[in-house]
Amino acid sequence: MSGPSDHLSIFFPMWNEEAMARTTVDAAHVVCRRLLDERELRDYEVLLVDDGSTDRTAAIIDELAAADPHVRVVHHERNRGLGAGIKTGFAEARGNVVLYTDADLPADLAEVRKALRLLRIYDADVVSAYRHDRTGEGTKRAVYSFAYNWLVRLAFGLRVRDVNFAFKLIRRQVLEKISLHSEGSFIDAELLIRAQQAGFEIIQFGVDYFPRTRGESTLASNATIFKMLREMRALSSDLRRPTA
Ligand SMILES: Nc1nc2c(ncn2[C@@H]2O[C@H](COP(=O)(O)OP(=O)(O)OP(=O)(O)O)[C@@H](O)[C@H]2O)c(=O)[nH]1
Ligand SMILES: [Mg+2]
Repeated sequence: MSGPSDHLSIFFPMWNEEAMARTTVDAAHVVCRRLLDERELRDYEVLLVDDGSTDRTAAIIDELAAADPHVRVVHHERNRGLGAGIKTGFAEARGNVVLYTDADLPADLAEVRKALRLLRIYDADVVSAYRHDRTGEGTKRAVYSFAYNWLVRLAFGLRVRDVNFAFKLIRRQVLEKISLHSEGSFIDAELLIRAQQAGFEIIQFGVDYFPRTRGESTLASNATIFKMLREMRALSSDLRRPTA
């Protein structure tokens, strides 16, 4: 069960997020403090993984961590990619439940309340959010997402509506049981595929989606997409191998 005994880690991968970092961390504090007051949580941490940012992100988040013991920061010396950042975040998170979401807040963080409730009521291990309406990301990207979700479904039998949408609440047991290899954006699919294969229960719920309003979009390039597909191919025989 989860509930008032839960310690929540909210984890944000960050690369060059100087425009968003403060707003994002403030938003996490507001939501978590309310959940503490309502005795929905026992404790929380905001975990920031700076993946070798070249702007002021590192200095800003170090300052935020110095000002509040709930904030923890880990730096990569050089930029290694989204998957590498996420693996570091999962390894560092101290909570028994971990929310992974993007630093540009693609969904209202208040949705974590519902995700925690669903995890508890339905005795799930992963709550994966999908976008009610993803047209905000533009037609080309919406088509790519649709195709990618189908590809992952056909290749690995994963029935998840919005694989790459970064709002996932995960029990610590899942992260302890599976090991992840992707260094790039295939990480979301790999996480869900391995969790499903290990017998964990994944449930989904819809959220309103808010496209980035500040800072640069860095993961929509063709290079990122090709890298993701290369990782998918490289890991596919391992991921198709039936687990005991
Ligand atoms: N670890 C790591 N994280 C990254 C990297 N590039 C982006 N991110 C983070 O990944 C998250 C998503 O990045 P976005 O640029 O918002 O990508 P996106 O959501 O596809 O693009 P938008 O539509 O512009 O929001 C954010 O938290 C970024 O800071 C990277 O190279 N390494
Ligand atoms: Mg984004």
